[in-house]
Amino acid sequence: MFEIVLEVIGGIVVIAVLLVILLLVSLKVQSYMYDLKKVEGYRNYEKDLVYLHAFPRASAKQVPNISPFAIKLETWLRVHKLKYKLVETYKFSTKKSQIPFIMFNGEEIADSQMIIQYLSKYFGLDDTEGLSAELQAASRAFRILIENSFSWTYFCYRYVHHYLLFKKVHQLPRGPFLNTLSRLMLKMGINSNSRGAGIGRHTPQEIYAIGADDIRAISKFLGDKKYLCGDKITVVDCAVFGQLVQVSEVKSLPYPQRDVIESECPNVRTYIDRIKGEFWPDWTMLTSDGEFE
Ligand SMILES: N[C@@H](CCC(=O)N[C@@H](CS)C(=O)NCC(=O)O)C(=O)O
Repeated sequence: MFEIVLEVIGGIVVIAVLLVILLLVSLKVQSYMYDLKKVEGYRNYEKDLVYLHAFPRASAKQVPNISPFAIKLETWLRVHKLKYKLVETYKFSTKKSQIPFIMFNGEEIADSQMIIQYLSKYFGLDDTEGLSAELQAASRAFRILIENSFSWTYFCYRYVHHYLLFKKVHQLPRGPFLNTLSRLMLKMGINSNSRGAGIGRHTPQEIYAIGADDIRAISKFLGDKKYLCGDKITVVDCAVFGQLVQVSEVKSLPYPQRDVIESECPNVRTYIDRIKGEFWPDWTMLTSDGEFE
């Protein structure tokens, strides 16, 4: 009798595991295989209007987008007063399988930096104009620092080390089951990617120390300048802003990186507020339904 019960339980567990695997595979396949022709901005597009495909605003709390790369791109579009329309979606680009991407004059362009390069060329914009070679090089180095080092430190914090807290704060508007499932996939994905990048092999404390040092470097380089390269905002500021607000503005999560900004780097705090005030006058409105108790 006992053996039969065990067998039945075993069978149920196997079926449940198979179902979860099937669901995971179908979610992955679904995100790869969608028809680009049906994507907004492919057909009947408005000429020179940037269709910015990014996660829905509602999936983030206290920031206008959960993707730092989407905030970087949207800030840059606002800086240059380019006409854009936010297309809220969970679909990744067909070319790079990442988000954000844009549809522009019927063409799909992926990767925030490549999009900026493409649009800069198209509209004849050059925000490095007049900058010394040294500043241009530093600007690139800081962009790489914020996107390839700092970002991991809070991705690990929110997706791996404090996954349950993050899940509670940022609810995907998809229902509890898919929400839990996609968060789990995110946790496993970020865990494995961060280990691949190297940083995920460190202890949480070592990872946060790297994030703290990245912020201190930005603070030192910023000094009392208005923006990182001087009086004019450039792409590196958009990139830094998109990443920093993910920790500085999401007060519901006690990011250790925010403590460094608040306690040691007042110039970084002012810098974030300056960009928010100048280019995101609608910040409160866009994030007001994101208040979290
Ligand atoms: N280098 C890309 C990075 C974009 C990126 O990492 N996007 C994340 C969302 S914030 C993503 O799509 N992740 C899914 C994946 O990498 O599979 C950019 O600048 O746009």
